[in-house]
Amino acid sequence: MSIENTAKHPIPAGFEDALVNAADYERLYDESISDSEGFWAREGKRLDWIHPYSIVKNTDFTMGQVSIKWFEDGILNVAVNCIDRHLPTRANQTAIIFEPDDPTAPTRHITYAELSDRVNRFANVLLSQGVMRGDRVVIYMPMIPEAAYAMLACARIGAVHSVVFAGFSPDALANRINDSGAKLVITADTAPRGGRRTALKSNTDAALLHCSDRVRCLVVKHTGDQTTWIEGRDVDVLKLMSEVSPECPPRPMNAEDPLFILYTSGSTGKPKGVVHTSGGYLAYAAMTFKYVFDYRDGDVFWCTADVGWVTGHSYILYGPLANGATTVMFEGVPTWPDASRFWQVCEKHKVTQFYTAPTAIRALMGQGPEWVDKHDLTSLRILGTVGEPINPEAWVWYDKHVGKGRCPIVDTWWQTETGGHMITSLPGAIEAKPGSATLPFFGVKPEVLDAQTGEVLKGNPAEGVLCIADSWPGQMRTVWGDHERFMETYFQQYPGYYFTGDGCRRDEDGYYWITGRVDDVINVSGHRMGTAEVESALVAHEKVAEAAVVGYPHHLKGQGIYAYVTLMNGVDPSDELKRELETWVRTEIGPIAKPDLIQWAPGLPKTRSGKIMRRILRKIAENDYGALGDISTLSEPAVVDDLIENRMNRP
Ligand code: 6R9
Repeated sequence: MSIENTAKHPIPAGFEDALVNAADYERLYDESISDSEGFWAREGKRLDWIHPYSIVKNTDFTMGQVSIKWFEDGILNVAVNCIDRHLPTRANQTAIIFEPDDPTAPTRHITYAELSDRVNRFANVLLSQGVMRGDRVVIYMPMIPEAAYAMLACARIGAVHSVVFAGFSPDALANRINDSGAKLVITADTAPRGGRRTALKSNTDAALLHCSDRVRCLVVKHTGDQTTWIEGRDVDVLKLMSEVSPECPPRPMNAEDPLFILYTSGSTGKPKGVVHTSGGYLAYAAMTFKYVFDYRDGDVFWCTADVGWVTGHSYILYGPLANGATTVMFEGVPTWPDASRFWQVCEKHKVTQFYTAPTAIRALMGQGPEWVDKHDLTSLRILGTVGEPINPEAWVWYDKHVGKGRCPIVDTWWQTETGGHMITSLPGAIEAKPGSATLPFFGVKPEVLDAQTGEVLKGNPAEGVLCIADSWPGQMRTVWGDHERFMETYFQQYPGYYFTGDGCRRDEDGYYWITGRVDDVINVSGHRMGTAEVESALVAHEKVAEAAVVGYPHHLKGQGIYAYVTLMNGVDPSDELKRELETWVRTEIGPIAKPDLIQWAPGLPKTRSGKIMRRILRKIAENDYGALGDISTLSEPAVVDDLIENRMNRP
């Protein structure tokens, strides 16, 4: 589907004095690799340390003893770095611009002084509820400033936050509360989005039925919608915030103390709690933010992600605030009340850097350029994409209609696990190629390995799996409560390397092209979904005997979810039952997991040892059944003919 354009797209005029130019990039990149310790010793100083570090790097990728530590004897506080240290110079500068879902509702501009007041108060509320250093706090919130206050309040007192995307179901929320052992969950009454409301408090009530009865619930009364209230368990945060002191001394934290846990899908059924720590993560988020977006004082940065994903953590909150930037928090969706919403917000707040996902660009492209063209987008300087490979058609549209050919587009490849950008262009230094994430960021050593042999492929071009040869400060440190799983997932398959789970090609110019996941993870609208998670939700339904889920190319979402379902004996297939299963998966996991296509499968192709042959199911879902490869090892080759005959994704 994608047209491959290997020609470089020249850097638009006006970027000659970018923070990093082409010569700087080469010089700094070489230094970051040849003298990694010296490079990061200097870069770590972009943070304020209560006690400076003397040890920069102490990392080991050896299977069985993987250990990652950066700045390990340094002491700092993340909230101080994001707020207090800016107060002498930026107290009255806007830190957060809050743009509500309803375009007619008032915008809020929160200055650094106000942010400091709110975060300190929020931190005092947490302390009053018995939250201590190291305790876990789950945050299940809409995209409102209180979500940012809650995260920074945790950082201030040394609690570990775990934000759960507000689109997740009560079950998914309960699993994360339980796995992290959280003491407290913070939520809001309801969350407006696209003119509709999600009942976050009642979802939390439902989740807490499956959790320890000691878990407290802090509620932000955001819309004022009626909710149930359990005395002794539920706490009105805004009321308490008005009563407590606006002073809360920051807790000095070790660089390697955990800052947050963020759950992400893997290739097994259970999401992993990705752990990021304080010093290395913040230094890396701060540095990538500054250089990749060429951020200058006075700029207004907008990342359209949700704080429930890592992109929201690093590039709505931590990266921007660590730089004293102005960051936009948007509660709404791109297409409500109409398809001009993004561009209206860009015009209204004079956004200078705009960072979004290819899936949003494709959806807006489908609505026609007139929605963009009627807005004044002259404030825009740099555009960015994240979450999945961008198809060159969408890139060209983004460049032409949004950037008007004036704005460099940075395609940023990274992961929840990497904490910040890893392979990305830089606006004034690296010429883009539509669809390629281009070149590694400072300190990042990507390698392309042969998937089967694990041999490092030297020279260009090369195609294989993407691994990283050495640590960088933003790297995840462990899987919460399961270091063994951390090592097995990322360090076992290719010894000595961090394995990303992505396939990739390096072209003649050394540019990297991410070709998608090579494991059982699919990327739906830039969100990771484990096929095993959807399968276990399906088989939990009483009428389902067996299910196999694969991805297939989807024109808007990048990948869609294709489910093969075998029903229990005696159950009749029907369209009604398909709807029932879709709703079931939505409620088990959340709307993002809803299958796009369900095919009734009287049988699934299995090896004689009973392993489902996903390779075959994937080919059928992709309509590529002419190339099924060897099916002689199947126990019942005939089931394949039936599946092909009844496939759903017909051209
Ligand atoms: C930040 C984020 C990570 C996976 C990653 C890859 C895909 C992300 C990409 C991209 C191509 C890009 N991905 N950015 N693929 N080009 N610019 O998205 O984190 O949710 O953990 O997803 O997303 O497959 O492995 P996360």
